[in-house]
Amino acid sequence: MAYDPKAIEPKWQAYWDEHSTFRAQIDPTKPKFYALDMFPYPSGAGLHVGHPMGYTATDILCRYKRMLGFNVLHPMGWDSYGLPAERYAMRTGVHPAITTKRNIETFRGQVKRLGFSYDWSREFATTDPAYVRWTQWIFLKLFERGLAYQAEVAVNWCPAQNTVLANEEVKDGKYVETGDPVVRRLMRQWMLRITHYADRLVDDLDELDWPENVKTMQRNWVGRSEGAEIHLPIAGSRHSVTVFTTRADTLFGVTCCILAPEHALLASIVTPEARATVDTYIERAKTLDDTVRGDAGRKKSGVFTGAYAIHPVSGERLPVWVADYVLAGYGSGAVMAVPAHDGRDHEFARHFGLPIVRVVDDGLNGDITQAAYEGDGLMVNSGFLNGLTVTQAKQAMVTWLEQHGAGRAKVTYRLRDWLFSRQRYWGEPIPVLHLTDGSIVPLPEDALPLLPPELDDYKPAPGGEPPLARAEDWVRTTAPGTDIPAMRETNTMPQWAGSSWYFLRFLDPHNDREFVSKEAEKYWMPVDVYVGGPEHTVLHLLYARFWHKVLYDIGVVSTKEPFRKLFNQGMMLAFSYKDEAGRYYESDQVVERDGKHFSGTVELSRQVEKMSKSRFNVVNPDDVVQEYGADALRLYEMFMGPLEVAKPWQPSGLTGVRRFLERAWRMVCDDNDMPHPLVQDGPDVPEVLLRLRHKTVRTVTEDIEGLRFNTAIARLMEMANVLTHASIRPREVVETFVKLLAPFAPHVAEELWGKLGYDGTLAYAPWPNFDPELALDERQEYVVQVNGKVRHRFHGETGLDAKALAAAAKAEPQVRALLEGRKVMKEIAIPGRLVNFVVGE
Ligand code: ANZ
Repeated sequence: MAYDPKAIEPKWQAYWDEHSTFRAQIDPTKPKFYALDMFPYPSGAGLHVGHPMGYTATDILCRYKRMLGFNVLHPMGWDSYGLPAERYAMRTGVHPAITTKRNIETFRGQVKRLGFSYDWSREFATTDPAYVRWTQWIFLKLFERGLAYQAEVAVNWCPAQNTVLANEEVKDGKYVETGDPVVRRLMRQWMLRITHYADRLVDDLDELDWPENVKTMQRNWVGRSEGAEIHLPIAGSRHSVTVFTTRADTLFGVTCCILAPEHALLASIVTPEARATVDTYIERAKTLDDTVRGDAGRKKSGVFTGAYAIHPVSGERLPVWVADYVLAGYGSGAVMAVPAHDGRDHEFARHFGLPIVRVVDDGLNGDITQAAYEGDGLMVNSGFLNGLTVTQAKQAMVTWLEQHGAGRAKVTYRLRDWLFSRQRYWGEPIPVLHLTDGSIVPLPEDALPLLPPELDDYKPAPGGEPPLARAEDWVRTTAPGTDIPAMRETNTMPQWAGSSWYFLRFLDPHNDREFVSKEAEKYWMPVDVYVGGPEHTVLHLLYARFWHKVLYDIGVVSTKEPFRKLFNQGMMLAFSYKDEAGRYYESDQVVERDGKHFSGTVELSRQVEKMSKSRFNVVNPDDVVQEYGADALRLYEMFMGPLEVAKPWQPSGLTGVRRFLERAWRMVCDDNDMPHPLVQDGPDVPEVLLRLRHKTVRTVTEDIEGLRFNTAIARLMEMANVLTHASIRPREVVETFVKLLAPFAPHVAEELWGKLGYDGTLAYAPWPNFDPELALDERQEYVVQVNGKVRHRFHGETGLDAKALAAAAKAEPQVRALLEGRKVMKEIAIPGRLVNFVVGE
């Protein structure tokens, strides 16, 4: 008899289920804690060991918070619409509704075997009709407010997937999910006006406790750019071209004006002599996408249009060119080229022999024909701007332009409206009707949900005609309450729709009158901590924030932002083995000899890569649970290293944590699984054990709060070691250990709690307190100097860093007296030794 996870884990999982241990209910007398996992899409491959990394982290937080007295909401569900589910269905030839249901069953079983403290009564899938209804309801709200509209736009068309994609889904001309090439094509599409929210999507980031890199990526995606627009009349015509610039200060350095090949003005200003070359150039530009055109390293090309623009201040004639590095979709699609101070313009001017005029002094007399100077300095060659700084000159120039009707301050954004329709089967149908006169009527709310029709052939069509168009009986209908013929919209929503608001539905998942009750929303929102993979730094988080802000404006949610704290777990990597030809091998056929790896006689190279089926390195959590137990898996994933870094899966680590759990078991139980005789009641806890107890409580508590689970586990291991070797195991100390262990390895902790004589679950047992005095590490003597002279000595905790050491010194009454009335100019703290205060009189 010994520690046996196979027996105790199912037992406790059943107990929690039967007793609804983790059911969350609104309780205004308690502080709430809402912890959210990024819910998975139930792919056919099943869960892999990367998923539980984030889930375990939130579960530790939730279990800890419950023991602290928080009312915890921890839900789980399934993101089941979208391309991945559909692609899987297409591969297997089974209808997506069936495969999705099956995959959800698999996922749920796998997740449940890991013992997470979810409130399963709140589970739903985004494909559930009751959920679809409200996703479509949100669309109607967007439509009502003019935030959803149809437009003929140049879209990202993916020929391999036969669908359009959002800008966010395309990188370097490829669909990020599959790597299939993406081309530009004009199509009539549904768009969401996310651009209306551009400023708020940037500004409201300031109040969030999110990783700085994620905030930066969101800011860059929105790409707010503050500058000016300037109008330049075209010589000899009634037209003028408007350019957008962030450097109005450099207007005197403009030596030409450049339009994007798509610019509408070209048709009216190109001279007859230049027409043929310009047209050829435009045709060629059409084959290139923006990422290629915008690439700074690409050789500049362009042609002269024959037209001239008039400089708004000097009246000089500036040649107008067309060049593909100027993008149609940004600013006004036209630039004033300042070769002296913009790298791309510099290259362009050098290539075509255009003048380069310095207007900002670099203070070094650098050769401006060699390289652009993009830095600060004083204005030169700039008329009324001469002598001003760049910042002053920007302001002065904008004022001049505004006074002369030649331009104004202007903010532009990189963000584009969200392309919201897909030519796919497996998504929420867009709930509107088209009448024969071309008008669009939204479905009434009571006609929702509108589910995709039954279709046998749900494959996308090459022409871009949505598969739903094939369900003719479904498409042909009448306008609500009339017999006016109408056609249903056949585009569907993108896979991002369902995940843009699921965290709100978890609050009140069975409500059939409102998408969430006011009471539930007020009580639970915002999400206190949101944990998920680093791949969601832009798309999902931006879309969810956008929808949330719309819902806020409508008055149905009370917080401006949905996710107060965000944490990205690192990716789970794994070793993979390749031969010279790049073929992958199954890792259990690989043997190691002299530090080299072989399969039979074939020598293989080993690398750390992303887990994927094609690399034969995916680990299924079920296998790990089977061999080591769920508690061991949870502990191992948290012990691998800091949560936020990417780490390779190494089975050897599992043996270590499993041994730790066995040791914990034997600490509490004897060989007959009875309470161990060394576990004794009694008031006299030896000083070392007492200090160890308080110290461990303190550090584990602090580490959980800081999501430093690996160091918390290391402390628990230390505690178990000391206790195991102690001559007695004071009961209170052992119980404390079991409580501290509970968030990490809940099954074994529950079982040991029972062995210690308690009935029922320890899920709500109070988290242990610590006495700060007893929790201090060993102390040491520190010296305090004032202006280099030793003035005081005190005992403080060892290992204080410079900041903490200086603070500890200042907290000493004697030191306070020494510094009284004197100005501290500098504090020099040398960890482990001293603090020196440099003071004036
Ligand atoms: C003149 C100038 C002088 C510029 C100078 C820069 C430096 P961000 O900051 O990214 O917003 N620009 C404007 N519209 C463009 C377009 N459609 N395609 C390509 N480039 C465009 O960039 C703003 C700057 O990018 C603008 O300021 C403009 O060049 C260029 F010393 O105007 B600048």
